[in-house]
Amino acid sequence: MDIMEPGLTAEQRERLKAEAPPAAGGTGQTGRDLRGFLRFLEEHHPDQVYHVTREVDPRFEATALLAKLEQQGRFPVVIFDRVKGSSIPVVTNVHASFQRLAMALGLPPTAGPREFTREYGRREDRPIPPVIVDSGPVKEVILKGDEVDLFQLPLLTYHEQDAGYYITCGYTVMKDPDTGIPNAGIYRLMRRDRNTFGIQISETAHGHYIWKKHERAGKPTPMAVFIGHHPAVHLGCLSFSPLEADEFAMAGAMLGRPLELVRCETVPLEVPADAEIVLECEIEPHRREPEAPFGEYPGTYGPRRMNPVVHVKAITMRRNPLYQSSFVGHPDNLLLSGVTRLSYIEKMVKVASPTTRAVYVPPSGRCRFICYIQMEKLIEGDPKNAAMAAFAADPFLKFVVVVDHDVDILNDSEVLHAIATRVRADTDTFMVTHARGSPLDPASYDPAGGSHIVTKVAIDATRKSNYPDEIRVPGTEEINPDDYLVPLKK
Ligand SMILES: Cc1cc2nc3c(=O)[nH]c(=O)nc-3n(C[C@H](O)[C@H](O)[C@H](O)COP(=O)(O)O)c2cc1C
Ligand SMILES: [Mn+2]
Repeated sequence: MDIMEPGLTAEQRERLKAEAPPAAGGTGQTGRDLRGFLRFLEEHHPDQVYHVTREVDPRFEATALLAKLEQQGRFPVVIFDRVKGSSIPVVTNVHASFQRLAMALGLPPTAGPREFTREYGRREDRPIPPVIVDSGPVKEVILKGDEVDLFQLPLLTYHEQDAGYYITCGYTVMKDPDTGIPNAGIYRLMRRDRNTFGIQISETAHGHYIWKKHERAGKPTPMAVFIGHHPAVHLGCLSFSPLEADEFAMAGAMLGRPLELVRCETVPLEVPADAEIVLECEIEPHRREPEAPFGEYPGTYGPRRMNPVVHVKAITMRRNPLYQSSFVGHPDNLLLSGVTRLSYIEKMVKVASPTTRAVYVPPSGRCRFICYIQMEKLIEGDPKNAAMAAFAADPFLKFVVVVDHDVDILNDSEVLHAIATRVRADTDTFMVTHARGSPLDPASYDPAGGSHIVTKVAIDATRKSNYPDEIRVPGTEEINPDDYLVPLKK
């Protein structure tokens, strides 16, 4: 099952193409916030949204259903209306379909990864700064101090060995104390009690530098977590950009208009006015408590670590909020992380090798570890330069395969065919040992210790100059089988 083309038959694809409105820019008809996007789906793509009205257990039951649907090749949005212990519905799987991510940018549902990457990259190049407004829906309810009770939120436990109940789709907003530039990223939060969490901010995340700057100065780190927004906001906030970039301006670029922000009540930060729920918090300096294990994106558990503790000072939310969850280690998480790094990799590779046509991070590589590059090779050696550029662009890449322009890089089988028939391993590959990779790579040299040291391999699978002619039958293009094949008469 290719999760980039979830369950679409050729016939459905044709029908969608006929119905598809032209790319509208912004978010098209898909609304401005999470509930607007869900309304759009319910009206125009009702087959993509399910409500579960029976009560479900937040421990494993919701995720068992999602895991089963995944096995069946089905990736609808699933809204759990009644989760035991909470009155707030849980929205899951919003990003589990490539088609929905394309529609969130106002693209037709038939847009493929290549069109998506172009459009995403174009918008990234034109950030739209946010605006601060006086109030917004996320201020309808304000709970402070003792009123804060994290048990009111329907947090889930996802995988068998997970250490507890987690928030997996909350964007933590912090400000760099030196520049005042805000930063947003998802860092998982494990509920500890009524008002504290454990947090995992990877060494590779900007959030890590910002938190460490505060801690070195002996200060708490103010942070605010916003939950539930339009998928375009998610796509923008996860843009693969430098520390100095304001993710809110990237979110604006994806929305096609400035993201509206409101000031927090108890921390010096601003958060999206149209979010569903906001948690205003501080990271306590110099305190560490055990956090995890937690089922992570490679499909293995991230190890238990001594991680910082987050104190929640206030919750603001809508009157009837929706709580959004992401199923880490599954398409909802993998696709979102994959499509948001493609444009940056493509830009870097194109600078190094101008005849590059496209890049792709296939779901078979968890949308993270493997990169395919398609190029029209004009000079020998270029594929290796392209591979070096990809490795430089994205530290998580471990395997880069470069193929000719007639190889379909959305199709693993075609890429494997090129590797099988066009590679002399001694001259067409290179290896970089002991380089920085993903801290969660299960094949790193010390996965239990959270090691990120990995060995990287590049493969030039393009045809070389003395490559023999490939077989083809003259006339194949023109022939019409219906002129030849007469159905048997009954
Ligand atoms: C569903 C989901 C869960 C994630 N969980 C974590 C996490 O627990 N810790 C982390 O450091 N990064 C996590 N990430 C990745 C970061 O959010 C992502 O790399 C982000 O761009 C980091 O932002 P920053 O570099 O501005 O801090 C997650 C991403 C997604 C899509
Ligand atoms: Mn950042």
